[in-house]
Amino acid sequence: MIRIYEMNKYLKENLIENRYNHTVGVVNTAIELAEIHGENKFKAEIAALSHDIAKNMKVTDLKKLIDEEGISLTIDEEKNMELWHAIVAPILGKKVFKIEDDEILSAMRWHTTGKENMSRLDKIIYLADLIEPSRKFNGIDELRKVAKEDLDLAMVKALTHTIKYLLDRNLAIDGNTFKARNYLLYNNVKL
Ligand code: DGI
Ligand code: FE
Ligand code: FE
Repeated sequence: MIRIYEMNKYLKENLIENRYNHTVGVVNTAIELAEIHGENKFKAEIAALSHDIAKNMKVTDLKKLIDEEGISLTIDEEKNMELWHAIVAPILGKKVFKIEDDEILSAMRWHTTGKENMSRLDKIIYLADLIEPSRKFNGIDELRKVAKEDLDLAMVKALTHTIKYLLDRNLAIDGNTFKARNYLLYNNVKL
């Protein structure tokens, strides 16, 4: 893995200012959640720092990388270009940042949609992305509180928020978002 200093340099050069500032917010929030929930803080920091590495790339470049890797997309992934930066994140994570840790690469990959049976690190990055200090939406203060108390309950609330957000805008919803939420409801969550 390259040094954190070098990662920051790459991100400052490749992300627009607001996106870089968002990334710093996600790093701080993810470290705080990792501390509270007994997750590896270093993995949380690297995953958070890298999660939007591909966010400001041109869609044609994102698609090119996806095709070069021979990744087959689901219909939802093919149709919703907003999801591509998360698909490319672990590719660049490996290529540019030389990240080899599968838990970090998974958290980068699933930070936008979530998926069935997420790891603790996956959940921390998904939540930190949504509740970092610069985010604003109705109910965010409650979600910030729950994220510190119960990761699974916070994930259900977060996924519900995302689904409502997409419904309100008449956007298609990726199947993994539903699977992530259903899995929690069928298994561990105490509502
Ligand atoms: O990259 P960020 O903005 O920090 O956050 P993100 O990775 O969660 O991406 C949010 C964007 O992705 C937002 O424009 C909504 C969109 N998005 C997330 N899930 C879905 C989705 N868009 C569609 N069409 N379907 C989804 O399931
Ligand atoms: Fe993102
Ligand atoms: Fe993000």
